[in-house]
Amino acid sequence: MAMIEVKVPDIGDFTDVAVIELLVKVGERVKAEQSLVTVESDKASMEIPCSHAGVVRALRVALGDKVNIGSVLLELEAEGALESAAAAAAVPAVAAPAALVAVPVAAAPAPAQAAQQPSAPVPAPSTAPAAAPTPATAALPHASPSVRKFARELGVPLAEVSGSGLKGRITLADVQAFSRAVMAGQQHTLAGRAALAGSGAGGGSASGSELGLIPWPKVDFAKFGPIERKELGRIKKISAANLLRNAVMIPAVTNHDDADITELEAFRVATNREHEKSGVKVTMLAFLIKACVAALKKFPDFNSSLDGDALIVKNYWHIGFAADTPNGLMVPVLKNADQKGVLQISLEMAELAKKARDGKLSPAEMSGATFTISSLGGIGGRYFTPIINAPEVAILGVCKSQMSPVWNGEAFVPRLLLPLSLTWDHRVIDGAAAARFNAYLGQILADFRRVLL
Ligand code: CAO
Repeated sequence: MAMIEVKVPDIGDFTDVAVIELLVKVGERVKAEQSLVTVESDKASMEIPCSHAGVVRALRVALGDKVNIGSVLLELEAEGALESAAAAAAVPAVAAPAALVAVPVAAAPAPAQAAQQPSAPVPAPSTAPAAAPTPATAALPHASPSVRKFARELGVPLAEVSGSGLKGRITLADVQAFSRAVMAGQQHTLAGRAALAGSGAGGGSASGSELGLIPWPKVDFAKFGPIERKELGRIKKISAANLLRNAVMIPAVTNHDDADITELEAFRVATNREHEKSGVKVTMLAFLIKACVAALKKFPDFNSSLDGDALIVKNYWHIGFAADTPNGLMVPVLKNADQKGVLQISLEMAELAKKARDGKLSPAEMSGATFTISSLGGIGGRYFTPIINAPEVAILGVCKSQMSPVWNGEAFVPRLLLPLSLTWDHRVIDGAAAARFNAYLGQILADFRRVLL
């Protein structure tokens, strides 16, 4: 065991770079090449890996500190055969700048270049693990914890990403490039390819060429006027990947319809008046959840998921509802909606929507949905085409109700109409069933007593 100071290696033309992430804690056992800190200049961010395995005894930098080549990052009680004299002056061998943010991938120093840079102001000890080739384990892709976390958040399968870092290390930029290529249809994940092949929608090569798509247009927008680049937030990135998969892989069709909610709205207003003091506020969405459960029970295929050639029909009714939050779209799930009354549903929905807006939803509160409702009723619009939330097979979009003239056989009468947009997976459902589902839903909303039947 020997105490060594781990210093910032030669990181190229970067001076006074800020420490933006501390990836290890005092007392933590680290492996050789494990990332210690992330530093960021105005152009790039990179992780600095450890040259030795050992235990972190002291952190010598804090978040926001500016560091340069040779700055001491931490004190490490190094493990393994280290000459103590050499160890005292040990500086980690250079690792390739691991991640570039906000600059094109191509701008990242190539791994070969990085490897050729002088490794450190003082020679690394001959035993420095970072300088020794690390055999790549086939089972575990070589990437830092933060890159793994980032990949997990995006749903990027790390095993399918080629690493451009030192010794094949997968960098943040590699994950970003992979995700971009999948989003642009230039590449598929193995799962995506299998599903495309299974669904008959494509299959074969990973280039995306099987979809017959031309490359995504590359435009230098700045040539046409002033621009601003805004990175997508975490939630938006996750939704984007999911939405793209669902839009591409599901042969979806949307049926639009109107439901007459004149009486139901009067009942809703009266209910709210009655419960004014209790703090419960009932919106049309709570009635819709209940009405959808009744329709799902009558048409069970809408409450199912595809599993290869089989349909898994669920005998539970958990309804997801899209919630607009400052961070992007979230879908909390109201569990066992069949066992709850409209007041209870309203209460739970308000709690879940608040948690969603505060970014406090747990994974359990976002999973298990059997059907989703996306309501834009509080905002406006007439109809839209919601994207199915896989592996569900249908989603109901709802817009703002509007008083409209309706012909009753003798005269036009004013009725409050609720626009419904039902998107369904054509592999599971056909147009006639969808039209029946909407018609039945409309009947329930027109006369809510039918829920009891
Ligand atoms: N027609 C007319 N008015 C409606 C309505 C409808 N279909 N639905 C709701 N309203 C009214 C409510 O009664 C309420 O009126 P008051 O303020 O006068 O009481 C107002 O609109 C606001 O309702 P709300 O949005 O707060 O409540 P909600 O239960 O209808 O919806 C929630 C809750 C969380 C789903 C909603 O706030 C939300 O986030 N909606 C956006 C969902 C979304 O983004 N979908 C798109 C997904 S695809 O990108």
